[in-house]
Amino acid sequence: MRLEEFLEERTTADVSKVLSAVAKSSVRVWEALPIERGVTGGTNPSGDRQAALDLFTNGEFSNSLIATGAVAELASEEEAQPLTGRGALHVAMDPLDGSSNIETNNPLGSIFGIYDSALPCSGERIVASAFVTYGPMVTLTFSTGNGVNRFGLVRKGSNFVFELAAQDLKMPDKPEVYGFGGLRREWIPPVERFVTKLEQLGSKVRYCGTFVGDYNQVLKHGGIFGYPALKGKPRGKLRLLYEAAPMAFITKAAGGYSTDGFVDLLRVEAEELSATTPVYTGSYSITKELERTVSSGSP
Ligand code: AFP
Repeated sequence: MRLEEFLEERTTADVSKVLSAVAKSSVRVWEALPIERGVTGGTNPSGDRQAALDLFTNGEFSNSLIATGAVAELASEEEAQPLTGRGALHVAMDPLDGSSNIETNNPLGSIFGIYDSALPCSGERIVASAFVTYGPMVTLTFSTGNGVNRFGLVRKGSNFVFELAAQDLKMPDKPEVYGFGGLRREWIPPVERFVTKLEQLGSKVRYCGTFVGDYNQVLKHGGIFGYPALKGKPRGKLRLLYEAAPMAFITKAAGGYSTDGFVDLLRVEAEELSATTPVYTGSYSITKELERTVSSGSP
């Protein structure tokens, strides 16, 4: 089944326009991967150095999403101020997730949270979210709250189209794999203890340094991804609106759970557009157990 057909049957007209625009632009991003190389002299609002591909992806997705006419506000990890449009939806995006993987030729991604409220707000206002993985295949994974679906880019004659690759994806509850970011010696002690226990129980480490790449491992095999609270950085590294909440929405639709260590990640209010949060997302039982460990208060 083609993406356009699926969206027409299963989503609202506005969400369908946004997801179609994401899909079309992701093909242009994929085509630009070998061309847009190198770094710029600039930094984004979080102080990260911007690669040429960061700017390209930001421009490409911004133009196509605003052109849908379905977007009222478009906030990007690469911009200090949101763009405005004449639609009703509020979109927060990380146009290029994992830019440090450009030079190492590891997977890259793009993440989109589609909200029905002005930003910043909590993930409870997400109506749909999506992420693209640029790996051995280009895939678009999304949820409108009712199941998680994946489409893969395939060649048909001289055209590329997205075709259904997997429907109603579920995260297995047995934790086969885990991936935690940051330096282990900087993790808060309950996270360190929890990961040691996971290893003793036989979970395998899987970490490539791109959230969507590491998340795909957890979605497929079951387990947990974390970018924890660090000793000197209690709010972690990942952005709540652009990265954490959209992926937590997908986790929930796949039967898993996400937390900031204390509460459901979808309930955390963003105080500013670039607010960060500790992220633990994965199979339901193990992620609940992590939450109990972190919130128990023992050092
Ligand atoms: P970059 O886009 O700067 O490479 O950051 C990627 C990211 O936000 C996320 O995709 C990874 O999970 C995380 O950072 C990796 O960070 P560490 O290199 O500190 O583990």
